[in-house]
Amino acid sequence: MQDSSQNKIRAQVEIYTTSTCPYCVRAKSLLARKGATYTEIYVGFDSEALQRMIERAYGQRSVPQIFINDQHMGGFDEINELNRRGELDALLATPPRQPSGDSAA
Ligand SMILES: N[C@@H](CCC(=O)N[C@@H](CS)C(=O)NCC(=O)O)C(=O)O
Repeated sequence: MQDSSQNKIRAQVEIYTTSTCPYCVRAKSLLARKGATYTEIYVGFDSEALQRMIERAYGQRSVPQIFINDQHMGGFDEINELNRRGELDALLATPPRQPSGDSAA
């Protein structure tokens, strides 16, 4: 039987990571369990990407930093808490922006 929640994944998810980061592994694992696809941006050896992450994350420097539809979520603890509260699925089901001219239900 297919997990119906996986059919609803529509959000654009970005995750800033380093390769030696247990919280990044946990965050990616949670997103994968949810059926989300994500863009991973490694900041370990990329100072420009790191600066961009810090700007987008309002000064936070820890990894991971996670964005759903360009909205800053925080790190693993934050998305894990969203999931515990039952709010993550809805965020992941939200497309990045309203499609123009194609709102067929
Ligand atoms: N509460 C954060 C913890 C993240 C964390 O501690 N990340 C480590 C790497 S796994 C880190 O970036 N440490 C360096 C720092 O905090 O500046 C989360 O859930 O994402």
